[in-house]
Amino acid sequence: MITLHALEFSRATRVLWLLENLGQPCERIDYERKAKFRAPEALSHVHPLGKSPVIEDNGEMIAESSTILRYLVTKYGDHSHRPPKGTEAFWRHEALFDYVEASLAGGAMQAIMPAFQGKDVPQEAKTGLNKHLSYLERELAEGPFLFGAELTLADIQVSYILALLAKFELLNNHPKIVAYWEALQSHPGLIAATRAAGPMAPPN
Ligand SMILES: N[C@@H](CCC(=O)N[C@@H](CS)C(=O)NCC(=O)O)C(=O)O
Repeated sequence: MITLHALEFSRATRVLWLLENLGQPCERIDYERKAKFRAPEALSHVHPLGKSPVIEDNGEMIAESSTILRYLVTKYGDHSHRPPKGTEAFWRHEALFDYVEASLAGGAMQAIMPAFQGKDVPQEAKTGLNKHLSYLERELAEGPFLFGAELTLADIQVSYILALLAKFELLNNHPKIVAYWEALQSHPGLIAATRAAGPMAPPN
């Protein structure tokens, strides 16, 4: 069985959500956040980067949420969660999926971090964030998810960033993204993952 190292209030929910959708159980090892919201030392004994999520499967250790999600759909031969190979939508999905950690996360964190520390969000961070949210709005088209009615890995991947942005009221000028975040929160897989491991965003 897969072991998931799950830090509270973290990207580990992405993995749990997909496992819920796939109907696959896992052994979850939970870690509490420490001072300054950092991961505990114990996670550094699991993986050199000391971050979560990390999974272990058949002696293999896999980090990076995007790689873990790709690994799981491959391992379980899942044909949902991605447009079919050979279609234009397939590559649009790959790009959006990779975009989340490669570009969006860094940009969004520049606004989230000051908000989390109770500071004003610098104008430059707000401008950068607006650019990302406008891009996502365009990609959403009619919604409710990025590829219409079918939930994909890209939706699961973006959820953590949206949870934090919503928590710190950084989505307010983007009603289409607010509606998207509501649709994500109503998904049974996320509801089950949150019930099992708690919310992605930290409490006040
Ligand atoms: N790009 C990595 C990011 C991993 C990451 O930064 N995880 C956060 C939790 S969401 C973490 O472990 N933070 C604790 C720390 O850095 O001390 C991924 O997508 O898995």
